[in-house]
Amino acid sequence: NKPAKAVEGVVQAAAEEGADVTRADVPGAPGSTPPSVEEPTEPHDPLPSRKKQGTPETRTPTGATTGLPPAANGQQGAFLTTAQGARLRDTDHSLKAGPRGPILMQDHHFREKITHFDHERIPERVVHARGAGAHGVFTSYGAAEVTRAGFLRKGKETPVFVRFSTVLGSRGSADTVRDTRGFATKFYTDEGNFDLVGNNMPVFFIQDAIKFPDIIHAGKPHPDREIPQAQSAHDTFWDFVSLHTEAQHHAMWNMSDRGIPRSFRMMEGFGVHTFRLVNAAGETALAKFHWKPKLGVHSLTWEEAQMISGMDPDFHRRDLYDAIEAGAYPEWELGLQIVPDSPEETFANVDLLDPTKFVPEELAPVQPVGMLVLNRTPTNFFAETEQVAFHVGNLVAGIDVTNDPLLQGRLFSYVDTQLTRLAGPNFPQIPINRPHAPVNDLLRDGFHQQAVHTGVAPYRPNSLDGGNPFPAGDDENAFLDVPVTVAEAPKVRASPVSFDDHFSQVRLFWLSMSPVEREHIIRAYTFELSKCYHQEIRERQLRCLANIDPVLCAQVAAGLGLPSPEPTVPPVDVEPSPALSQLGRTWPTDGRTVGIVVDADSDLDGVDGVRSAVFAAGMVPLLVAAHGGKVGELPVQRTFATGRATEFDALLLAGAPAPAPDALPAADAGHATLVDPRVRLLVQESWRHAKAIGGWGAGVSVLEQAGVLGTPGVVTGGSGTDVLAGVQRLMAAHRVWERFPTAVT
Ligand code: HDD
Repeated sequence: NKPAKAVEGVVQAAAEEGADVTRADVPGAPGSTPPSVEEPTEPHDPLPSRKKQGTPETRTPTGATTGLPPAANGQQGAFLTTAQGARLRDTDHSLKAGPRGPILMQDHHFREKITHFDHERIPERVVHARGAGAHGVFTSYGAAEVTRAGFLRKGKETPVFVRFSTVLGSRGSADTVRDTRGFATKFYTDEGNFDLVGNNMPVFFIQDAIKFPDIIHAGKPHPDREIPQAQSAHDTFWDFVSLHTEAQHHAMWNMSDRGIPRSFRMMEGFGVHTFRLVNAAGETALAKFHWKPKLGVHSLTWEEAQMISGMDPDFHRRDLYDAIEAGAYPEWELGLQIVPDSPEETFANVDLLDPTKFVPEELAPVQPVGMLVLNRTPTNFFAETEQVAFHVGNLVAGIDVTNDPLLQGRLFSYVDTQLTRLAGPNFPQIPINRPHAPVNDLLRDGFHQQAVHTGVAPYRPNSLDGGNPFPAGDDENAFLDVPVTVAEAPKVRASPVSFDDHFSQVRLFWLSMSPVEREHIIRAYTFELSKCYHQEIRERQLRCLANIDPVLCAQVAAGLGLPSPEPTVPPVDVEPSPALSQLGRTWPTDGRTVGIVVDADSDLDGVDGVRSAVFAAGMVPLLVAAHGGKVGELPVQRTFATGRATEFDALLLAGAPAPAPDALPAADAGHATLVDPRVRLLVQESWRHAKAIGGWGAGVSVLEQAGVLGTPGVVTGGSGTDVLAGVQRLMAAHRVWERFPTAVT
């Protein structure tokens, strides 16, 4: 029998928690039901804890008890304190032996402050170190016919956290480098966290996870000098991908405009692998996940990307935060390509286990199953964006993995990496990682344990904690490992024969591009290979391009000044997939920025009307003038010194600001009609980057001086609102594509 005091403690603790527990309910209490010798089998609520096991009230009160927002947890009260809560009189002077003397060892505040600071940084992610995150909500349209996942039940709303990233660069690297972008989503579902850890490209460099260190070592800066930062334009990357030809497909996606997105808001996302879905009847289907951005898929030009890397390295991060804070919430539809489950795991000749291949949308349409809206920026970058830990193994009932060997290896890597990055096994308890579903996991102790676990039996089977916790079945929506048959096969280090096709889908991608997009791809390969020092690497990559397409190969070879080699694997006949091209459609212009150049002689009432019309269209007007402050009554957002064309999606000219007298060469000095050269540059750069341009009044003379009047995508008119209407129509196509030269068709 338990001592009476201990029994009393349990009853009291239970009463404080609002549970109706009598002495007789407490196991071991005199008069209680004696424990059975059989293993308990009935699920029931956990037994009340003994008093001494109750969670001590050691934490700073939470939002629930203080009424303060949760973000304020742990940092409350008017006075500065130590980490232990002792109020401090001075934090600017260390404790010294006299004002000129040495610091005393006893200065516990100094030691606490400096020690904490010394340990503020944690290792950055080995890949995807540079990123930005946001909170949001996912609303399902329903997908019950294919999956029993609760968050995909019709109308169900699920909170999410999304982190976008580049792959290669360090945490402080520029946003607009040429690279793949990560698109990782954590759904805090009622049935546990589901992580969709994808990219903005549907294929990957390698087919087997064992090669991940190889591709990443090749892409990261050279180990001797640690350059170049955040880019693939160097020898080791092209050395690897030219030798390891299964990487050619993903490499071409990186060389395409998809490698330099205009905004995170304008990127597609892909789960890449094939997943196996299970519905309530136990029927399975194979599926690929897609995110479709409401604003369409858009890219920067390469020159813009390079300029922005210097002028605003945080371009994508800023764009995401600005849009959310302005209420222009980014939106994506989640879609599924669903194909029948079959023992062959192939569809339309595509091996669904090969992550270097995708299924063209024309063959398996993407069926929308829900909408993601990002509506809240993080309160604290480190706590949320840096500490969030994604894992492809965070699955929920109704979604299972396949044997894709890349996915299989990822199932190991994501937990493993957090053990170092987040210093121990308890990272799921960090607030941003905590499931919103109840957790009852039998995992105990370890570094940074936050829970004060009750009970005495963290093992199964047990009788001392009444058998708790109990395994769930289908009725309790337990996760189901689909019992797929594993073929009887020898243990080998090998891939299926279908994995040997390294070129047909690269060709498919190339042939699906419009002439402008092909031109950009040619220029990207030429740029990157020109940055290689080793001639043999350029030649070897040209041999790969020859296997993809002779025109592509010849154009890149011409740019490098090298002969174009013959293919070793003749290019095959493939059906292009028009859905892959970013051109040929129109899109909403919400959240786009419109620069408006003004001076004191502009028709300021007209400019004000244009500003209002830009706002009304859901876009952002930015007035650009020679100086800050105001022009007339209108506030100026950018000056000619701080505003560059890269920041605007379209440029309007409502005036022709004159140059400062010292801004012109001697020959032009005193020329009354000349425009400020920085405004000419604005126009010329906007034109080069194929942006819509408009002018009225004196603004038309700027277009003339910049040499762009009468060219495609340059609108003039009698009033600002007329010009804006024409410009807006052009913006819906993203760029004035005719302006790009195209040597290929
Ligand atoms: Fe990975 C991070 C996406 C293959 C190992 N990966 C990481 C992130 C994304 C992806 C978006 C950043 C998550 C975040 O924002 O915190 N990774 C992919 C995709 C892949 C892929 C789409 C292929 C289809 N990854 C892949 C392989 C391995 C890893 C084959 C290892 C065998 N990935 C990691 C990692 C990272 C990671 C080392 C670094 C930081 C982290 O996990 O949390 O474990």
